[in-house]
Amino acid sequence: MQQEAILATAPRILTQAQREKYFEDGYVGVGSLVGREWLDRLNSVTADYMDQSRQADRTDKRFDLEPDHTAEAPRIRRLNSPVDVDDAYWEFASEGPFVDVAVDLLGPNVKFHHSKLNFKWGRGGEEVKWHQDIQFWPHTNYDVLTIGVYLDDVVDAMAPMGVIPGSHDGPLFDLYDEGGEWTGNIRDGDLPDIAIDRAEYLGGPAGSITVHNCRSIHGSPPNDSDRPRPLLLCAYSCADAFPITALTAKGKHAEAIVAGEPARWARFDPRPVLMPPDWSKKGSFKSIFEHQQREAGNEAAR
Ligand SMILES: O=C(O)CCC(=O)C(=O)O
Repeated sequence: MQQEAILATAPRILTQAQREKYFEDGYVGVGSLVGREWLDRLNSVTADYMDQSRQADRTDKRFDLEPDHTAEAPRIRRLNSPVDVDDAYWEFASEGPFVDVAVDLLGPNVKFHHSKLNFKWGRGGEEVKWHQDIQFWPHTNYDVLTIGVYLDDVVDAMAPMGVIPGSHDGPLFDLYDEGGEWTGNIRDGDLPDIAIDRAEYLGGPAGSITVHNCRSIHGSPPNDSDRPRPLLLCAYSCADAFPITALTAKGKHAEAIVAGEPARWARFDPRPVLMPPDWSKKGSFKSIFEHQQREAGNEAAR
């Protein structure tokens, strides 16, 4: 659906100004959008998984762990695909306010793509280097976005996610290094072209959301504060955007319609997309953290 047509329909949850900001800049942050009831439920299941991570001694399908994670002092980078792990996350992703946000920005027919819960632990939780998402999971068009909610208050010192305004309308960057290895981040040599000094960092009280288009350049620094910065992220697409790799094919809820109707026709955007490595072979996929930190692979989820 064209952005003019989307803007011409009444919004469900965002203001018109927030929708216009998303289309203009490629992202929008909204303070305190997710209510206390959802936050309490999500924080309660998240605390259980944080506890379970004590049993894990290395990154596996469920947990992406920092190298110095221990049972006594857990340091989780990511809970992989939370919607496949616990119904509370799926109910939130498929029935909660994210669906209304997605409809306000993508139109009435919306599919779920995948989810992740990035913890960015305190005292050095790892940075996410500047990147765009769509090269990880190419689709037939770019009406694909990710919505995140902070499960705790996030101030500037806690490394909120930063996004570069207008970058969704610019080029897609190469996420392979000069030697042809996938790194999942924009090359150092390309950084002078991306106006990092214009990045807007989206923090806020617990329940604040971030929304960014799949072409928007984004990232976040290490978390040098004392507290983790839990950000639950869910990606959605317009129903007529179809993935052209099999990355999420085994996800229980991948491609589930969460609003409106499925599409019979795929819509193609003429702009090219960089293809990621073939991650279809068991054990060949590494998380963004493992790629960006150049770690040896484990059997991580998407
Ligand atoms: O957690 C963040 O700050 C950024 C997340 C992100 O870009 C990703 O996981 O792809």
